[in-house]
Amino acid sequence: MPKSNRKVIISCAVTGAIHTPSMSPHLPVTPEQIIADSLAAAEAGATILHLHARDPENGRPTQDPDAFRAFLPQLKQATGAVLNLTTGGSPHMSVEERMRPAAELKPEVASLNMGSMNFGLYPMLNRFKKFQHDWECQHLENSRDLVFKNTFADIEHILKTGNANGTRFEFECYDTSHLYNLAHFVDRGLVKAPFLVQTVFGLLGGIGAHPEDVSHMKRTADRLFGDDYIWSVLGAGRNQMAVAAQAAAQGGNIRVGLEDSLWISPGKLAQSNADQVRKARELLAGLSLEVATPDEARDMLELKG
Ligand code: KMH
Ligand code: ZN
Repeated sequence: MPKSNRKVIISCAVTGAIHTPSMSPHLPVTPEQIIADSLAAAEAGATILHLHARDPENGRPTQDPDAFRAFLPQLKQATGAVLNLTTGGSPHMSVEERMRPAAELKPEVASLNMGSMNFGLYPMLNRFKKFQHDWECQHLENSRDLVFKNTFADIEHILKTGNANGTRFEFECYDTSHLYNLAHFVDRGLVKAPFLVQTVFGLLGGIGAHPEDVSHMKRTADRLFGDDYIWSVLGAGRNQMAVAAQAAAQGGNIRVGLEDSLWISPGKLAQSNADQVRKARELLAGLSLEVATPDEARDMLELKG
């Protein structure tokens, strides 16, 4: 397809496991909120919905498959968007716990973290000082001594389970070494083209969000994977739209959503996931780029549908 006709996949990561309810009243946590926010994001143009679940009582991340069952059927029934279930869960969880929803519910797409690193959430303690629930403060505080653990054995286990279920992956790469880890699994035949590489920028513990960092990850992925991969980017926090703009202009796809940033502009909270999807759409329109429909993304990524 000529580059000028290419369509851009917008992923929307609806709630995640990093931000906590006290940080924004707009973060969806109950099944009803996750359904409403996801559907509005899809309506606004999100091609893929990246989904986590929360305990509706206190907003704490949970990988109980029943928590996903509380919203998945409604989403499947009401939208054609591609549904992508996390296997990252929260960095505080074991791999067995993290992979349960994808293993049991066999989605079209699941996320997969491609390596280990530090994961520093504690700087958020400076910005958000008041918490409704004890777990929120501990979640940030404990990250001073947290290893975000994704060993080769963990990755292989999730890959083999997903492959057996026909699930394809959003390969989350937080630094250059994670691209090399992915290349290792491509070499072993456990990852087949075309595959979606989600390069992640601006998390404390991973690569930064400078334009040189974005270019470096793209150059490295181009060299390792050639035409076999589909590139997407996620800029954390205030970096979200700048990273998206750079990547979109260079042939990439983009991820937005309240999982990755609570903001719509400096100091102003996004009112919904759809707000960020609309902003991403405007950015793409400014570059004369069209958004891929879910079925176009299914073709591009050879999903099971
Ligand atoms: N919050 C993202 C940076 C996952 O769900 O598998 C990481 C993420 C991981 O989305
Ligand atoms: Zn996630």
